[in-house]
Amino acid sequence: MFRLIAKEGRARRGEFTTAHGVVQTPVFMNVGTQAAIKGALSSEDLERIGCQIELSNTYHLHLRPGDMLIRAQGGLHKFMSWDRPILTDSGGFQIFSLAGLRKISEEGVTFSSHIDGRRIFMSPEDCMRIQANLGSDIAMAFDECVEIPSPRDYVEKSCDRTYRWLVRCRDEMRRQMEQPDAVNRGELLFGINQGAVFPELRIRHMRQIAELDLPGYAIGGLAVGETVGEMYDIIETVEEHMPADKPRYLMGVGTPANILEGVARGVDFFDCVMPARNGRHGHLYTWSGVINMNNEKHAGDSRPIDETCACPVCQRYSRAYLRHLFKAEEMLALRLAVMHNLYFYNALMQKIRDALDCGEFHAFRARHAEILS
Ligand code: PRF
Ligand code: ZN
Repeated sequence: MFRLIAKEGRARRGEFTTAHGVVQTPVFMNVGTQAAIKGALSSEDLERIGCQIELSNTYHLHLRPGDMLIRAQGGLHKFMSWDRPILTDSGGFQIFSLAGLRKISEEGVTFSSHIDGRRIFMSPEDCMRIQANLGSDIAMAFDECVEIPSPRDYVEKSCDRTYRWLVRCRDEMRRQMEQPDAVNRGELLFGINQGAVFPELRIRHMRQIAELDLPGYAIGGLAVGETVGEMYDIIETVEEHMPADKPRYLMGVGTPANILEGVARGVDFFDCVMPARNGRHGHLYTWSGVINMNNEKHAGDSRPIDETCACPVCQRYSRAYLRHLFKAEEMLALRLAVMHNLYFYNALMQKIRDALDCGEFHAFRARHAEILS
């Protein structure tokens, strides 16, 4: 399923095969939490800007419109008319960040819906059944993303429980994949490493989950309040214990600089809401640094956002026009800004892959570290 094509230091160039096609790695996954990219981008827009794989969320889609409805529509790919790969996050993070009043037990988590306050229970088995109903290509394990800082003894107990949940996820996913009417019989389960910023807990948990021989592994519980230095240190610590022949996914990270540093430390998959969120606020990425469309200086600027960018927005529209759209609070401002930013992220990954293909990743990283931070 995962084929390593090239290595440069710890950085890896690979290819991951799913039921909906091959993903070239390192890759950035475009985030469509509720089966839509914020900023009004459609599935055809995503194809146009070079998105290889979209990420969606178990928690959100279970609450609305409901995974049974999506199953009845033929699964998430048909529902949103997207036939490239989809990864669904388990909700293990959203339940801890969005839902109110949660109660964790060995059995699972009870929480309040952020939509209507309704009490909902989700077990690892429920989470796998929901993701099987969605028919995603990659399903994420049900985990607890512990806050940083958290007491060491709490993190240790939580890691042990997340491990027992993972075994239950694996068993339920097997059962789901044996169903003749499964929406996607090729759904693959990724395990998630936790352990906050405690190196020994991270290593112990990573070793345990690696033994389950899953199709891929994620590093979770980072970018939740630790320093960037701590985050890089944890990635380095965990990476040594991750199976070399499986893809690695760093959840919810990050800035272009974080991605370069993640790739340099052996990470293959990334996702982040930042390019879409920044775009909606008028913060646009360029190959010479971030520009802010709210800044007066762009008002009469007839140049595109980035003269070297091949995106549909830069091919056609000026900074002056975009700034006007932001000032006038036109919806089109958000759409064009998000389109450019997501194109930029996908283009960044393409440049990283090209650099790895010719053994020039470290030179590329050195050249861009400053501008992209
Ligand atoms: N767990 C899950 N999803 C996540 C995270 C996690 O720890 C993070 C942490 N940055 C983002 N998304 N299931
Ligand atoms: Zn552009």
